[in-house]
Amino acid sequence: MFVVEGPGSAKVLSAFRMRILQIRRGRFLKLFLGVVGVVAILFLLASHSPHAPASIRSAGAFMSKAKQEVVYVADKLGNFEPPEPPPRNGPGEGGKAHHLLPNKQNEGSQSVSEYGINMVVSDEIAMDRVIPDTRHRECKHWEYPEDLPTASVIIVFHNEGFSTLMRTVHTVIDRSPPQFLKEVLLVDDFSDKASLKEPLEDYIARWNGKVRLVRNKERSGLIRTRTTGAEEARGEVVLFLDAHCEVNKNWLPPLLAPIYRDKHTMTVPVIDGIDHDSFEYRPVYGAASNFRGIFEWGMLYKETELPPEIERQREHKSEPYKAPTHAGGLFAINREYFLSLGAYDPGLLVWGGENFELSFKIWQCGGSIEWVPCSRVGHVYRGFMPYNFGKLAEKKKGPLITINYKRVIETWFDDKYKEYFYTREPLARYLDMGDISHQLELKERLGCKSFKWFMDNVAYDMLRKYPELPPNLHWGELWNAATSQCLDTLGHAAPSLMGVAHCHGFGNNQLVRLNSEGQLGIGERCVDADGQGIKLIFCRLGTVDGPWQYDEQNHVLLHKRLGKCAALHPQNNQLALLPCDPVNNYQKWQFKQIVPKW
Ligand SMILES: [Mn+2]
Repeated sequence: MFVVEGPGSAKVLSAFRMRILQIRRGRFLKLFLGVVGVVAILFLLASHSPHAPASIRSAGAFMSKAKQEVVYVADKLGNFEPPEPPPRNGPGEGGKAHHLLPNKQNEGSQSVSEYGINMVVSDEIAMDRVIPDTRHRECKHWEYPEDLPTASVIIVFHNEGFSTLMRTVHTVIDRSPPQFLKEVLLVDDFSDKASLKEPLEDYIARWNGKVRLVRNKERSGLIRTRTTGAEEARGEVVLFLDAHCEVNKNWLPPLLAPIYRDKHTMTVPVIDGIDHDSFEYRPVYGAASNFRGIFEWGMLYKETELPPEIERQREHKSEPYKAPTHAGGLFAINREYFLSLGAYDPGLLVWGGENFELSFKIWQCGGSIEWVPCSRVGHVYRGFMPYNFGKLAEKKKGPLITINYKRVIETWFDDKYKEYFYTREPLARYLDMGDISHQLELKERLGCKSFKWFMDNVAYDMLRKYPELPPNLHWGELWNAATSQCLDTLGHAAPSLMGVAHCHGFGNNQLVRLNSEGQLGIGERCVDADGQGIKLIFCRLGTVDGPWQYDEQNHVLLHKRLGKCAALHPQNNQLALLPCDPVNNYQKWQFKQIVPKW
């Protein structure tokens, strides 16, 4: 018979038993079938409600066709495992770096400044080049259900290079079981390059409608265009890829299987790196190491090793595992579920923070995110973003990404956690994030859990690297009384010596925070000092304290560990630690809060 779980179902069963006692045996079968029918209908209704607890949803799943399991088969290859490709010779084959002949190198560098990618190199490499299989060796031995849902692979692009875009499409078509690939949906966010007009339409005609192209009538930005793609898609699952990817061997079934099991699960492939200049294909992660997505309090995306307590519970290194968040570009999700969550917040602009918005929404409102080590996708990491936001940014004041972050944290964080964001990004308080009432309504309507629940149950390991932040005692420019200059990172990346520069009032490299534990921070970095001078360093992970103490009376900044004070050297204008001298103006520093002129 069947097993039902959860308190609601138990009640139904006991009512059912009580009635059996009162009826004659002959009518048992009729009544039984009737009750089973009613229960089935109730379960089916409940399973379609986004408010249904997971126990009812899984019981509902039972009522439809029995689901096949994902099974590890040690002694043979998995059911969708393709044969080994014959070795090939040619530019970039085997994922090797490809270098241009001297007479083409100029053109190559020009394309790098236009696209952020060496398109001349890309053009010389075959669309279906063989790339190394970077998966864990177990991955060849998984059997997946034969009735997985179909996917629309959605690729949003704006002025993408032709051959990188088409190589993405080719690899998807070549390396996906056709019965699960409903279509590849290209969504053009108002590109103006000629190669992406008719030549693109002509090229994709070879796939007889399996590759569709839709175009925005005006620039909408990546985030909104992805939502457009999901609305337009015809597959049961929407699977988003960047426009410069090469999917790896047997990448699709492992992404679909967790969604097949539970349509409230979003899945994320593991990303391999493709060099933007040589197209060398190389794993970012070792085949046996598992990472998951987290964030720090300034909402910068980070990754951390899978916590040992989770790793221990897993039978296989190659199994999917739960993760708090994801990098953003590449993921799969049931289309109706995605749309029922309101897709992305339409108030998010262009790019940035949408990965967090979707992750918090999924987790807090009853779904989950799984990273899938057996699904590998190569991605070209560009050195810079080769286009501007055009009109999209015109009406907005202040940094767009931080505006997005503010919308996300104001919607999904509890008050206590919002404070950590503003401690880390003090200027964000001044930003106009627009109206979030629809987002808050959605959160209410879906009955979503608190951010504390998310932190306690999902992202608990994040605090091991990024603990809760003590309040700032001061923040702003750190102004020197002798020269009226401000402490400045001088645009150098950590670790590096710091200096002073004209106080510009914009924050950025001059926005300094001193917290109640003595940590002096700039952005996500920290300030320390030694015999060489005052330095921008990587903050020690897992700590929020530091060596500094500010004297409110004398305005000197004491380095407690070394017993000296931060000073500007009168002769060379360099920063140094010197014996404290509270009357010396070169050692006097004042924090001046910034009011941004956005
Ligand atoms: Mn990308």
